[in-house]
Amino acid sequence: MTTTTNTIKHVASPLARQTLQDGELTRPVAAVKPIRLLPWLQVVKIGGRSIMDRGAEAILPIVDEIRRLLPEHRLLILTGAGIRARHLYSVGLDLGLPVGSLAPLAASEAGQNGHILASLLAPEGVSYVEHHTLASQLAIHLSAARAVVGSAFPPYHHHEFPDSRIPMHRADTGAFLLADALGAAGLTIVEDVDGVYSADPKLAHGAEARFLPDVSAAQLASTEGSLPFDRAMLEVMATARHIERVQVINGLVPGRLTAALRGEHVGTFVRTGAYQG
Ligand code: GWN
Ligand code: ATP
Repeated sequence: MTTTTNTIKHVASPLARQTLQDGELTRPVAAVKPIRLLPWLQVVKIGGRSIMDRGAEAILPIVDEIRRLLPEHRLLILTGAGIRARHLYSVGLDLGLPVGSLAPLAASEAGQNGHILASLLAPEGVSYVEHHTLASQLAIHLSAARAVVGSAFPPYHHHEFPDSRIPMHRADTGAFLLADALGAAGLTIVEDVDGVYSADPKLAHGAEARFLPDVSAAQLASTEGSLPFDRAMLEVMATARHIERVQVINGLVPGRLTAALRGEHVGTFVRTGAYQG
């Protein structure tokens, strides 16, 4: 597609002469569905507050379960930030730090939880890999090991949206963005509740909370109550390219993660915009 006129080299490109702002003009080129980079990959997000903060009592059984899953699956295990990030938000907000300063500080707590989990899985050849490695060398690491661990936080830093004082793109959003961008086979979100309810089941009126076994991201987006994951994840789910559903499961119940990775319905399915029906 290269033509040479005199000494000037013209590189023909369908987008060279038009604005990228006009969807009508870019659609013929940009509407193509992206390829799946790692279609065999299962992504598992381990809750910071719900699992890691509970210490040995919750972590060791999950580590055991992951160990037994390795021959069956190739895993990207991503950890959330937990209680230390919440303390950090309160100190940082008290001091007036901007959201772009709080985002990487909270993210580093997600990384710390990842380092803890990776240390426990090290005998199985599992290591913590840095954000940079997740971005550019994940495939080679997963050729050398059945699983790797990383931070679930997206590396927004000072690019974090200033819509709220607490970073809106946290561990669940980061895990979803990565799983969808990689074209992974699935994403399982591991919490300390059986799935998504109509209200927080741990609060005073929790007994009235209805379990939602199967719900769409759009339905949840239309409600205002609390959720067991970042609300921003619903927004990125709306425009998902590959991941059709995420399963939210209770990691405190032995066997749930194993069943979920085998495709069994053991928690809440949250359908994304990519769901074909
Ligand atoms: O430090 O635990 O990666 O994988 O958002 O940036 O704040 O960094 O600012 O590759 O780049 O603390 O040092 O830390 O968690 O994020 O990492 O050990 O530049 O491997 O150096 O995008 O790990 O860390 O916190 O993930 O989430 O050196 Mo950490 Mo996190 Mo490590 Mo990472 Mo941030 Mo890097 Mo990064 Mo920073
Ligand atoms: P992180 O990884 O960001 O540290 P986490 O995912 O481990 O956090 P939380 O952010 O605390 O944990 O989310 C899980 C909690 O959300 C549950 O323990 C539950 O009490 C609460 N929750 C709030 N609303 C709901 C809801 N609608 N359905 C189920 N759980 C809910």
